Amino acid sequence: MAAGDYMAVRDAIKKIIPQSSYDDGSAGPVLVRLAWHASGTYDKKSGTGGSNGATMRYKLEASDEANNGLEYARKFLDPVRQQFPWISYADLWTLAGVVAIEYMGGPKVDWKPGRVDDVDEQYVPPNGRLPDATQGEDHIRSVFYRMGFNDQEIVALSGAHNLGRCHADRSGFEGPWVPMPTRFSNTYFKLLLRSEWHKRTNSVGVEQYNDEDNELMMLPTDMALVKDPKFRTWVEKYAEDKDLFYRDFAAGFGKLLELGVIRGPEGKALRQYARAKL
Ligand code: ZEM
Repeated sequence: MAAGDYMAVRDAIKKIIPQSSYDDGSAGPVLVRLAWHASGTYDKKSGTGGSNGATMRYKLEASDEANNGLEYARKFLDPVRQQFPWISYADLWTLAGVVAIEYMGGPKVDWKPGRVDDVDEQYVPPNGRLPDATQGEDHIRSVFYRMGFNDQEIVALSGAHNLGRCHADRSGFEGPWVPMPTRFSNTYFKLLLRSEWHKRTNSVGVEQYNDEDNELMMLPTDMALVKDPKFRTWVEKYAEDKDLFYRDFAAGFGKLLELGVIRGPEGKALRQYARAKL
């Protein structure tokens, strides 16, 4: 297979998404989470972290509690990487997120190759840069502003919780946000506004919010999006207007995957992963 044939890589990723003995029969959601966590370590001020370098290959980052369970996503992609050894892990992980979103009925997200893997361990971002689900709006803002996002982008990106579920043995939280967690939609926003959410201590002693039947759940950070008036305005817009949500999500996710990637004048990624040493 010719180096640079990203269409062939996309096809190979699509083939590993159905996983009959995993979660809801799909690797899609955990692939989206891998792309997000690989990118969400970015710090705008120092230029460190982000998707370039695929630094989660290093134990320091892989063992950040926030990344529990992402070994599944990385393993699902192993055969794809074996088939296309010329692609960088940093490109593969971000492209897999894009392909998974589209596969599950979400919007097309712009994606550009060029990320490199040859990064030294000293550039691995420190643990603790990803958001903590037990916290509220101030924490959410400080984490996402650090990456360079605004309130509208924060809410749009949070719409990824239409996908997948929480696992007691990974994060301590349990359950899916929506009834069809492998279908991209704006249901998450509708449920945030319409359902009654009850604070409950789950089977492993962690506080979360559940619906009447204990089937669906919300994290404390999800609830902050309806409590905070500025966030709430966007939750209301996205609950009402699916097309607007798809457009804004595609833009936000595309921006997320570019964090830490430094491109030259023609959009070509430079072989450089961080402006500053930690
Ligand atoms: Zn999530 N997320 N996330 N997220 N996330 C989980 C699962 C998934 C937060 C969070 O703590 C958690 C974004 C924002 C934020 C996905 C995508 C995106 C889980 C459950 C937690 C605890 C993990 C587990 O137990 O397996 C917090 C606090 C966030 C911001 C405040 C953004 C932004 C995302 C992408 C754009 C996805 C797809 C999942 C489901 C993973 C799976 O395995 O099913």
